[in-house]
Amino acid sequence: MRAISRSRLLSACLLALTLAVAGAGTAAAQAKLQQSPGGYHGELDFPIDWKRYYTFAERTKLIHDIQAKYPQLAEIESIGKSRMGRDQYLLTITAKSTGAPDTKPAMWVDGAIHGNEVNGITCALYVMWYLLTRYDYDPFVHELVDNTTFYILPGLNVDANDSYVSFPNTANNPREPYRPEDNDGDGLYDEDQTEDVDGDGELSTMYVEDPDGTLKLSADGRRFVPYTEEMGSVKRFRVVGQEGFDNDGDGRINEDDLGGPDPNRNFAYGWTLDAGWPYPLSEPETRNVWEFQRTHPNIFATFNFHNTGRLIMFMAPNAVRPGTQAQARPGGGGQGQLPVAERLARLREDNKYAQLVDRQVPPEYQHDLDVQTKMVTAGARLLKDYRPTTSGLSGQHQATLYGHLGTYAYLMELWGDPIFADIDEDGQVSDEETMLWIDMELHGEGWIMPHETQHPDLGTIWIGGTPKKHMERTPPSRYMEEEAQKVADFVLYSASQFPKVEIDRIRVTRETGDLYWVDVTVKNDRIYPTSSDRENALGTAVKDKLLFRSGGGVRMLAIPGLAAPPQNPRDPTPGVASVGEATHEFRLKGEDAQTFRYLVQGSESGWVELEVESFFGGTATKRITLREGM
Ligand SMILES: [Ca+2]
Ligand SMILES: [Ca+2]
Ligand SMILES: [Ca+2]
Ligand SMILES: [Ca+2]
Ligand SMILES: [Zn+2]
Repeated sequence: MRAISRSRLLSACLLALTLAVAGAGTAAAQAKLQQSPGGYHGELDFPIDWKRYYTFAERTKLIHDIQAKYPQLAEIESIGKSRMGRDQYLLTITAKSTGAPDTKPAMWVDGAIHGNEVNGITCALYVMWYLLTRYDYDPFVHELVDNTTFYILPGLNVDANDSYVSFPNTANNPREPYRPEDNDGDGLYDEDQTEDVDGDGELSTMYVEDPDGTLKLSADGRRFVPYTEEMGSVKRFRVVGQEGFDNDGDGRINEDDLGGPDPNRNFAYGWTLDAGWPYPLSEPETRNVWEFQRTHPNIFATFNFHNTGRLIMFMAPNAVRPGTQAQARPGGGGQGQLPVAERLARLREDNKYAQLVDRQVPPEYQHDLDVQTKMVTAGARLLKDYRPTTSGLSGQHQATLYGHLGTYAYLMELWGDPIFADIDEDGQVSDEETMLWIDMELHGEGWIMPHETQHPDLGTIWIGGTPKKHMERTPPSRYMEEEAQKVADFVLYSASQFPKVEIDRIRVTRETGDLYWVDVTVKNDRIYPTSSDRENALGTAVKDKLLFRSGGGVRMLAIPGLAAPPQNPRDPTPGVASVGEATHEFRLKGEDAQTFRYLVQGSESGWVELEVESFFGGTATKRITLREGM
């Protein structure tokens, strides 16, 4: 880890001195001042209000302001424009003093490919803010930002994102990128969208009174509930649909809304015409992202933020036979193992967040599966009430990132049912529990009361009986920061486990005369390997290299024609590979150590130097004299 720079320490000292002088006149009973009241770590150097969602213009200003505050750590570029001409601004965060962004392994983070899932923007901005404001204060963040690059695209689907925040909408719309489309075949495009009929700033459901309707008002008048005959003579209702007018006078309401294909079915891996039409990467928003990603091979892992469901979805290798999974069978799960459920139960005796993926993968993909299992186990522990689950394929971004680039890919389904409102602990949040949550935590503010209003096409109607916009899919303001911080913790944890190669030790054993065995042990203590199984299968993995150099009369002896490693008779360590070349290629897995053996000739005052080079894992060098190594 790099030490925090001298000038920063100096300014911290000056600050302490200033505070000490200021406090001198007061009752300064203690000599030592509290330097970080409340665990202060720099966030107040650039305060951001995490109790609201931001429009495109607001967050564009926000990211440019914070970049101007931390120019040594952040850059902004537009990776392209949306169909409506908005820039897709990407933040690149890394310490410029320690190298250019594309020379370091990178974490990609994006939010809200689905236009309405704007909590992903919050969480992406939060990762940005956490890294930048804490860099000077927090050794963990400092080391991450020195050694890692973070590419952060706060909102991917910029047009729909802005629309969702700026206008009254249901929780589910607009979801797709803007693409003019004639849904009802009348020759007009997007001519009949939803509207806020009663002007209350929310988009709810419309009902009309109907003597044969299947609904009635609940006893407390807050919800529309099913009507049954034994309820007798009460006012009955039927649903008309979402709030809106018949804009084109065709007798139908909201029949031609905005939006094109599902953008998270518009990527190439497992693409189908059904949802990802008309062809992979047809939308400027998805194409711009992919063009950046495929031309930045330093991207090692990726997070895509969605709403909703409290899920850590992750890319696992395909099963041995696509579509089949190893089943938990009574009496054993193959290879003499216990059934999956039983093994998981045992693991959870020690760690209630333990995970076990019930999938048989080809042996050359087993490490990816193991690594992902470890990572989402940590994720479940950090996020507490999130559930890890394997992700789908079908033209999805995360599937394409793993499938075509070999990145370790995660899709976070943020927020979800307020499970803390489940007071009878049946694992569900009933309507009654939801209403109690709204009453007690939100003081009623999250609910639209049913009320009568006039509609130009329908006459007297009722509107309401639904939650407001930021309740179900995206969290209400009071939960936003808590959610974002937990998610950031997981992203940073993942980045902290990017591979890092080290030379553990070099050991010299004299064989005879001027002949010595030199054993070098290289290791990677991190969870991730230096390249994924998928990259190795794709043929895009860059091998780790071990370079041998020597001087002072020492030379390596190649041992030609030797099929098996020669054993060092004095130290028959198993698992040692012998090397007879100046450059040896290999691959370090996660939490792995490997020992390589050279035969050298020389004197004890001569030296050998070993250097390990890894595309994602960095470099490490160690030089010793033969005498030092013995
Ligand atoms: Ca139309
Ligand atoms: Ca309409
Ligand atoms: Ca309304
Ligand atoms: Ca219409
Ligand atoms: Zn989504």
